[in-house]
Amino acid sequence: MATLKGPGAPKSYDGSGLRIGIVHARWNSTIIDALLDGAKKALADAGVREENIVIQSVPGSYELPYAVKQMYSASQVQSSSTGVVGAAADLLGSASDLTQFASSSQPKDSLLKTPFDAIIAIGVLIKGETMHFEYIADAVSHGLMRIQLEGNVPVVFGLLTLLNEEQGLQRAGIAGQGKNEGHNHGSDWGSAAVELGAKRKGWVEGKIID
Ligand code: RBF
Repeated sequence: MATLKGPGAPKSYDGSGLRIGIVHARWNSTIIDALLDGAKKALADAGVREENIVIQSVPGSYELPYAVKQMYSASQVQSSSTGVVGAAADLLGSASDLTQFASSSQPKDSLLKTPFDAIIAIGVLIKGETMHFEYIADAVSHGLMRIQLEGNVPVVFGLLTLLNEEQGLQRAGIAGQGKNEGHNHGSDWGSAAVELGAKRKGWVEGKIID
C-alpha cells in the first residue's frame, strides 16, 4: 500500500551554486555510512558539486550542535579574506546573517568559499538501558534548532532516534538479507538541504522562491 508519510515528491532545485556542509557522528557507523551516502547522492543529483560539499565527523551525536556551529563559523571566515566576518559572526551570535559579504560574482562552476547555504547534521542514537538516549536526543534536537534560528543558516535534522538497531537499518535503506530494504532518509536530508539552501539564497535577496 502506498504510504502518505514522507516529504512527498521532491521539487527539483538547482544545487549547482550551493555550498553544503555535512557533520556526522561516528557512533553506529554502519547506519551512519549509509545515511551519508544517501545524502551525498541526493546532493549530487541536485547538481551540488563534490568540491562544494564539506564533510566533517565527530565522535557522537552529542557533539553535533557545537560542530555545526563552528563549521558554519569556519565557512564565514573562509568567505572573508580578512577573517573578520567569521569572528564577528561568533561574537554577534543571533544578529549574524552575514551572507551578504559572500562574493556573489563567483562563477557557478568554481570551488566556492562562501558560507554554507545549509548544513546537514547526521547522527544515530539507539536507546540503551540508561537515560543517556533521552538526554542526548533532547539536547541535540534543541541545540540544532537553536543554531539554525540564531545562526541564520538552515540546519537539516538528520538525527535518528531509534528504539533498536533494526529501525535504523530500515531508515537507512539497508535492512533485510539483501541489505536493500527500507528507505534511506539521508537522501531526503540531501534534498532538504538543497531546497532550503536555494530558498534561503532567495530570502536573503527578498525573493520568495517556490
Ligand atoms: N552517540 C551517538 O551518536 N549514538 C549513540 O547511540 C550513543 N550512545 C551513547 C551511550 C552512552 C552510554 C554514552 C556514554 C555515550 C553515547 N554516545 C552516543 C556518545 C555521545 O553522543 C558523546 O559522543 C559522548 O557522550 C561524548 O560527549
